[in-house]
Amino acid sequence: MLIRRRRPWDLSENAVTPRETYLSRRAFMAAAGATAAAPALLGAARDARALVERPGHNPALEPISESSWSQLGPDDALTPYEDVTTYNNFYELGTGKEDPAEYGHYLKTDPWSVQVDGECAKPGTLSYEDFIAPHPLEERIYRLRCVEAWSMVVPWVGFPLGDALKRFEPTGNAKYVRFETILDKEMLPGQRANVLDWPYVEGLRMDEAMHPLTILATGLYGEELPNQNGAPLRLVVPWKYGFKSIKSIVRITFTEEMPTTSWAAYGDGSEYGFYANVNPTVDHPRWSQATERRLDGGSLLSLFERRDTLMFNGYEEAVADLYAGMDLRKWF
Ligand SMILES: Nc1nc2c(c(=O)[nH]1)N[C@H]1C(S)=C(S)[C@@H](COP(=O)(O)O)O[C@H]1N2
Ligand SMILES: [Mo]
Repeated sequence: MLIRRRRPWDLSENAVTPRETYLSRRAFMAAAGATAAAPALLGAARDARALVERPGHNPALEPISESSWSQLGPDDALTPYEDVTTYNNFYELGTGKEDPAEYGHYLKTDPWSVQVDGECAKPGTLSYEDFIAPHPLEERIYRLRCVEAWSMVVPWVGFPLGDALKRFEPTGNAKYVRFETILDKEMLPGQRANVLDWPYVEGLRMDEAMHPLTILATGLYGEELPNQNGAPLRLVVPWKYGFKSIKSIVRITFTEEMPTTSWAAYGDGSEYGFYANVNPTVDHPRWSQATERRLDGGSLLSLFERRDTLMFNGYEEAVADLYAGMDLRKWF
């Protein structure tokens, strides 16, 4: 008998995340001994990479220099490739954590172009290849803290966003940068459901965009970005909640006014702010942000352990100056 599987874009907004599915899969893997203990030290990143399956390995991406911006603590272990690429938030490909990996093949990333416009002297539309060509790729191992209170450690491949932005010569009126994900119901069928106002829009203040920690990622674990992680080009802003790190970017606009972003516009606007800096002292209206659950390839038990969330996700020394004198409760 054929059972029609409901596709994620058929589901309503309050569809339940199949977390049980995820946990039982992890339990099975742990029982089968498949999840080798993650290396305790992040210096072991390269060894960890050698252990993971490398489908679609692209030697053209190597060698990649490791960046001194990859500052990690002794308790930060790389999240296994499997988790980084199957536990995702990409609502345009379904609201379940495993949906983006399952439906990512709908997204076609070649050809791809990026339009840059707004307050700049040299606007233009570039192919993906021309957009990234001038930039040496480097590895950045960053913590990623989702506003839902789970976190990962991901070895991204990319380059500083600021280096790309400078090429378009932003004018003195450019106070913010606005980013847009591709709008295409065939490639991102989740856009048929009104979960958010599509396309997904994010934004940064100009100084945040130019900060050396902010990168555009083209890959992870030394591979090209899997579609579910935002291929071919996505933002990574490690001191902010994960929703700021917009995926599959097709448009970058310099603006004078603070852009309206998808999650900040959600509901009555009280849940997700424009700044979205990771802050353990400012709770989400419906849950605490003081602690988080780290996906680090550890035992099933470790999935229930909480660790303290760090101010600015542990990047306080590098970014606190950007917010000097600002009330971070008001500008959440
Ligand atoms: N276009 C788009 N970008 C997005 C999202 C999304 O739903 N759509 N989800 C965000 C959220 S909530 C998080 S936590 C991160 C997750 O990135 P990852 O799946 O690569 O871990 O992507 C962010 N970027
Ligand atoms: Mo998130």
